[in-house]
Amino acid sequence: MKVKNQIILALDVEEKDEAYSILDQTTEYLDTIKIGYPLTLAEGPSIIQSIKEDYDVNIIADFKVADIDATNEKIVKTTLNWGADAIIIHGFVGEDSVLACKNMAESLNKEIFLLTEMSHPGADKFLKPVSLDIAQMGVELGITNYVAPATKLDRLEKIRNVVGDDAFIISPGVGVQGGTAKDTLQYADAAIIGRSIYNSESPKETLENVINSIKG
Ligand code: 3DU
Repeated sequence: MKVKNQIILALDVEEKDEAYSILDQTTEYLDTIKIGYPLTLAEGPSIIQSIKEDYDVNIIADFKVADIDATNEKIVKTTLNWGADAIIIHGFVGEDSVLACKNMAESLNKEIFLLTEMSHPGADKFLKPVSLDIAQMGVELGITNYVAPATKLDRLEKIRNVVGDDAFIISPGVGVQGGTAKDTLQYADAAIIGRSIYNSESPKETLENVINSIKG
């Protein structure tokens, strides 16, 4: 996956009108957005299809899929058939669950992102102790796309070392959660940014500032 300006907008608003207003202000600089439960549950999964029809963007569905293989397969199939280009899945559920997602996505010519470690403080207790193993499992399964935290650069670096330079890492936690795009992009291929863009007075200007901060 290629990401324009190395920024992915996390569009966690809960109304279509607001989502479209933010997209109108930002898609000059963006070609990849992440949609999760907030917008999809509020507006229904057809929001994925609508955005695909109305904007020239790739959509990563952040559904953090974490079930048994048979159920994961159905979730991935339905999400990708609504028009999402990729879907984020949890790694802690293990090889069979992850492989079911990978196989389904590949059969539809789409992609998965494997979530290794999360950006919030609470993730240190249960996820941090196993995140490098999750990344290693991903490598062994031939997964090339990963999610790793922008708020914990030491962890992001370690995960990069496990998955290798050819892997594609997207990284949430920039802005409100404390990470910076420039630091994150030392190790990640794209930074995921939500609230600090869509809650700002001018999403366009904020995004321009972030892009300039990466170059500067
Ligand atoms: O904190 P922000 O508003 O910039 O949004 C970050 C987005 O990334 C949000 O959609 C959240 O659900 C997602 N995310 C994390 O923040 C941390 C993770 O480890 C994984 C996903």
